[in-house]
Amino acid sequence: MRITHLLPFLLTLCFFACQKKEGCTDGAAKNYDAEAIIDDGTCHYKTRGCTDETAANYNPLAEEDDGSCRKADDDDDDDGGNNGGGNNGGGGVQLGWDSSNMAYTFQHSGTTYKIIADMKSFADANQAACDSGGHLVYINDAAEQAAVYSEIQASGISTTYTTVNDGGGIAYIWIGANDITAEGTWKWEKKGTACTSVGIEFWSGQGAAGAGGGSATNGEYNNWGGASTGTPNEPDNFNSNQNAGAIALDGWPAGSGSLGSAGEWNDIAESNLIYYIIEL
Ligand SMILES: [Ca+2]
Ligand SMILES: [Ca+2]
Ligand SMILES: [Ca+2]
Repeated sequence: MRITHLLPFLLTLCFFACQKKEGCTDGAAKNYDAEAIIDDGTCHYKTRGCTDETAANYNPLAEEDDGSCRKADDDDDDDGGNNGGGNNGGGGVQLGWDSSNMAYTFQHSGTTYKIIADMKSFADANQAACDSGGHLVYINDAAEQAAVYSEIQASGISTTYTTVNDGGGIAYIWIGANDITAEGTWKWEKKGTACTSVGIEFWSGQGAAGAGGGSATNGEYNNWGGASTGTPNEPDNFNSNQNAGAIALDGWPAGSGSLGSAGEWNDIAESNLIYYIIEL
């Protein structure tokens, strides 16, 4: 058979194969594309939670009610009015969301924390944390890491609330880790009146995705991307411009998760505008 006889067949084949548009193919997603044939992993979904402002577990970030609302009166303790969110914690601290300042409060081991749903650079988040009398969270051990990550999930913050391009295209929340004062020397922020107080060094060098050779220092805990596999890939100082640490809300890079898993940490550029966690 001569090639010219095959041309109509090849053109017909290309008509279908070459028209395949990529996009979100899930009809339940925010960004569903009816013309997309190949799913490109970009589907976004509505944040679900309790949308009743008078409920004990009101979530100001929720766009769709999930039927989980509980009356404030259903709580065992008397929380005596709390801007529509949360139960009492130790010392009368109001737990859960406070929509007046977009803060989600939780406690772990007697310490109070706030996840702030306000997009800030690392420097601005650091300043805001200090102004509130605390510091960006210093994660001392696996128990604190587990508490922080489970509360992020409990808060109902969407895992796609933003996209950090230099962090593999997923969402993150600032923690107090940074190597701003010296490349590769990772330290925690600490509480201090000057708002520039730098705490203990916990890590030196880079992970396997960068120059490698990095290791924990001072016996401190770390949970860099890839830590769960035994070989941290982060921090890698990608673009020679990543000096602040953040906790990931999904595996990265988006779609593969080959560098890190949800809950692990990545070094990203300080200029990224993301939520942050204060330890009081
Ligand atoms: Ca801590
Ligand atoms: Ca760095
Ligand atoms: Ca990185």
